[in-house]
Amino acid sequence: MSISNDLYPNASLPLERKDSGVPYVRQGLHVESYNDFDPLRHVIVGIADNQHIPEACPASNEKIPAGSPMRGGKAGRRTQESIERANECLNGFAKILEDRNIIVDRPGAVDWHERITTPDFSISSGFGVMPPRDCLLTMGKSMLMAPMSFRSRYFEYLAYVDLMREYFESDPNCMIEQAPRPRLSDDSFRMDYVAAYEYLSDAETMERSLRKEYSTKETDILFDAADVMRLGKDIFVQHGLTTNLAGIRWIKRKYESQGYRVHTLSFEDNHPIHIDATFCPLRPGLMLLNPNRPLFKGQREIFEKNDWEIVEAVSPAWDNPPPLCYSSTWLSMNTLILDHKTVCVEASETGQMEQFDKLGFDVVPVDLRDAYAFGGGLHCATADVWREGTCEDYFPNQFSGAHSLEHWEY
Ligand code: ABU
Repeated sequence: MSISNDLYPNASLPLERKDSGVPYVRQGLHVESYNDFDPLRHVIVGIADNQHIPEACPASNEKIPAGSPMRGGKAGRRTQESIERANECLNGFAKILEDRNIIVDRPGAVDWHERITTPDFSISSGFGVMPPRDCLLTMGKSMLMAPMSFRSRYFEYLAYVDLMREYFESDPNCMIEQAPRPRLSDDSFRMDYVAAYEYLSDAETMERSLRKEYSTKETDILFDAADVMRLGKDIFVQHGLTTNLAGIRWIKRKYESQGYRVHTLSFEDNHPIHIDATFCPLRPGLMLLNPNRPLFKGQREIFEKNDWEIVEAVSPAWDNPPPLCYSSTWLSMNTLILDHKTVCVEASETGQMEQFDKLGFDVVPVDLRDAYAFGGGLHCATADVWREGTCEDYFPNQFSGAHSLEHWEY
């Protein structure tokens, strides 16, 4: 498929390949990451090029408020002005990282304008490729493309296929992988729930969420990579709108056989989507918790029994997210940590910057708010390729039943 460069000025160029089609090796390239705080050496930063607002689908309906124009009223390409401004922010962020000698890659071009049709569903367009964190899970030396639940994001992994192929060729120990592809047919969702959802009050959606009842059923294996928090040997996964129990079971079977320990986490949140604006590791021994989304009873235990401190994030600077944004104001705590002492924070989030300063971090302000609507904050807009460091055991004090999946079975 040939794609106009005018629509994708920030996408990475097609790979240079040998006659056989094998990509040339990028010397020194290394894939490895076990957490979100060791020194960052190589990262992917998303792009806003040609991003679309797709029509709503069963999974996205649950996240987007009933009255929002993003339910379909505004379906179509985002305005050129907003795309250019978002790219200005994302490119500025990439430059800040490169100036610190961090290697930055950008996703490749995929035609998001095309209608997506599979044997199981059809939707007006793709989404875009601003938040690589949702799609890519770097676990040690493996990079895995996640089975996401929004129909518009079904083919998003294609934007990373060339990069992954190059990583595979350049680092002889790197593995590139894909989770089982979901079907996302109407059978994958509680369609009655999706219809009823329009009329539920906040209290009712909270009640459902506390019962761990979402629009996704257990038909497909579903998870977004941004629901997975990596802390060395321990992996914590949030069950919510974008990750079902089958997804958690799959993560558990895959990674526990490699020596990791997988735990579930749940928060009092009526729209639990992505853990990275809810509970964020800052450095070994220190977590940042969203005060509006407390941990379920008993879930602090593993942190407390291993001497981790949990601090509550300060309130965001803004009362509302920007227009046409899928995320909440809590993107204030969605930061990119560069090493144990340095953190990138959105530049308008002065309170959050002050809190990090008091916690002993050097704060790097990054102008990104005008890119929020395209898929999130600084953590969402990135995916780790390489962080220095090894797979540490930060939770040597394990105990039986700590966050076991069975607790939520129904
Ligand atoms: N992708 C992170 C979004 C989380 C939130 O809306 O709070």
